[in-house]
Amino acid sequence: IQAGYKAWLNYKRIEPGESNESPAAWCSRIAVNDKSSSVVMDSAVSELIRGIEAMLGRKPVIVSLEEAAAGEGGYLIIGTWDEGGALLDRTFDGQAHQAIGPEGYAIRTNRAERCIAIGAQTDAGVLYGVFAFLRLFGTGSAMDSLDLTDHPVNSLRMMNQWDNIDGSIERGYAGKSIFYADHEITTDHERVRDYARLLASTGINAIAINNVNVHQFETMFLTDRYLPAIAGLAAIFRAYGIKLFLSINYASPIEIGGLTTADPLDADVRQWWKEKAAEVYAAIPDFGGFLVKADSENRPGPFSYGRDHADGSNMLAEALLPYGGIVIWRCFVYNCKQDWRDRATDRARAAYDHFKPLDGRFMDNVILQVKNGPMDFQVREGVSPLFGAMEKTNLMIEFQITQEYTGQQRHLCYLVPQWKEVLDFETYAQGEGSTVKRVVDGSLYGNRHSGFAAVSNIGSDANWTGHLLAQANLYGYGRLAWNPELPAEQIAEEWIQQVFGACNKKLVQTILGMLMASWSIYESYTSPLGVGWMVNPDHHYGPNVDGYEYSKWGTYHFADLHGIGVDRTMKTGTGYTGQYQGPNVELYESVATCPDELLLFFHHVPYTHVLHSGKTVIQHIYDTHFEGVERAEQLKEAWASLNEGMDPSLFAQVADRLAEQAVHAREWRDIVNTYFYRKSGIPDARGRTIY
Ligand code: GCW
Repeated sequence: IQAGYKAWLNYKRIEPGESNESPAAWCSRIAVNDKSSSVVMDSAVSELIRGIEAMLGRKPVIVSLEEAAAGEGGYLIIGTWDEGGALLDRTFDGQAHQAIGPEGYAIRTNRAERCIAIGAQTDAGVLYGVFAFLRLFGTGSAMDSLDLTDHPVNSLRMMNQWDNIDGSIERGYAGKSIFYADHEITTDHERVRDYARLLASTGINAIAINNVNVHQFETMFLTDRYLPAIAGLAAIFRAYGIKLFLSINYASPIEIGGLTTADPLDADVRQWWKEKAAEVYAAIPDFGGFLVKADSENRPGPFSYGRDHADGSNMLAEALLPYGGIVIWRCFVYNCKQDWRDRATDRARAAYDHFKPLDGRFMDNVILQVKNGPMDFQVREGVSPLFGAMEKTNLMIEFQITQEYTGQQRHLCYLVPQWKEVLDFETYAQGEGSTVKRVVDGSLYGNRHSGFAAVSNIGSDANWTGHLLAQANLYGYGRLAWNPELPAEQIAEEWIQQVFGACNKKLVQTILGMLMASWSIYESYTSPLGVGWMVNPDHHYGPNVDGYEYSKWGTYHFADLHGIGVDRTMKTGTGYTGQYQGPNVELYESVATCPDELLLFFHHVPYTHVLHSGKTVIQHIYDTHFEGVERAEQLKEAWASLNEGMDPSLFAQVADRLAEQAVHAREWRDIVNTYFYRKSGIPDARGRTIY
């Protein structure tokens, strides 16, 4: 196994006396309190054994409750509550029992009975409890006084794979697909299982296993050609409490059904989908549902038939309803054939303009999946105004873990702080306290279905994510979906301790500092003040200030000799600011109050405009680009200081990427600075070299 493969389930050996007070004393025997044996409980037990054996070097034995209590020393008891007064009920009071909900767990040390109990209402809860226990164990918590309960804030915590059946991954930066190769579904179930383990350990409970752009062969996932093998994958994920979803092609009735239309109001089309749903559920009884990209970037959808997104999604929802399935319908809908000369059309407006008028028309088993921002996963952009705007509709948020616009896993960019800013954003939809996180956890409007989705960043690379430190984004996403209140620092620290060990404090603090600074560093040498899109077209890597300026994609910055930025105000611009609610409208509408970091997202200003920081826009561009390069150098140096005592192979992987980043940051700096110097003719106040 190559360095990094075990990721945060690395379970480093704990030397006696190193952290916890003789942890071994609690872990030599395990009793399982199980009402009904299940594959999930089997996973929980095997994960517990595996983790303890790795950390203590001794395999715990499974014993009956009586044997456990009769033996020498302490022991572990795990399982679901039973009402019969067994140890679980003696260890936990009724309150813990009630409060944790179907996926929560409680962990408690019972000194009198010399045991640590991990209890839950369901087998999935036990699995999460086991992973939490192992995390506590590995990061040095005292075993003799554990007492905690926890439960997920979001009911749907989902991963989206953009994997294709030919083995490629759309926007994948860590090798090939682990699911597919050469138009077949993998038989390497070991790798898929290890992925399921990683996901479940962070709390993920759903996965869509194929790209939302569903091409010819993937359309056949709903047929006998692929369905049996997909059922095999579903079984792997099931054992880890993860439901399988498929991305579907809206035109399936035509492409694989032999119909002449995919019109959602056509009776034959509706019947076709009902039969399809029956077939899928016959193969996968707990199938999650469909994820749909329709009428977006040249994908088919209801618009072709003069229907809208409510018609389209409800038709699918009706087919899935008898089985409890759900339709996740993406809101990434915009005109991708725009004319750059047309200044009135604004891509940022598109999702809201399309979907807001449909509020109230979606069935209860439809969830709209909304990207965090109105454009497309930029380094910095506004928060999508759809959050909070749809009172009568289930909504979930979509993040991008894969670093399409944030350095493609060649540059370091820890994204949890960015995601937290979005989640904490105040929408004012129901007055103060109407944050995005409360929209997507369903509490603001009392939704039954809601949650998180994100595009995965893994592939066949030995360390999963290409850049080893990009694992922190995968880990962090799951943890945040479980609980959006967790601080970004805590999440990063947990990840570091589990991968590298908890006892080298200098190492933990150094890597923590690197991760926490990385988004700001990446932003500073790439895109200033919320402008975005200054990248090479198609692959989106590296600087190209005018890369999208005259293209059809609707992603402009309008730089000329006087100034830069997109006027999205109601007064003189595209009116996008009017999609926000309450005080946010005025905040963004006025150039005087608009936050610096989003100034060019909302306003077109002269280069000499003075920011709240006191600097002019042009000087800000120069300064941040020079500083960004210096800070990228510092990342490299910080890592170099960790050389001693680190696994040489882990050390080298990251050192290589950071060296590349430092060089590439210069390319960004010099192209961006030179571009704006030539446009504006204004020299750097500090006289540094601009080419
Ligand atoms: O970010 C863009 C990507 C496309 C992607 C699309 C989407 C799957 O550049 O590759 O397609 O968004 O989210 O649908």
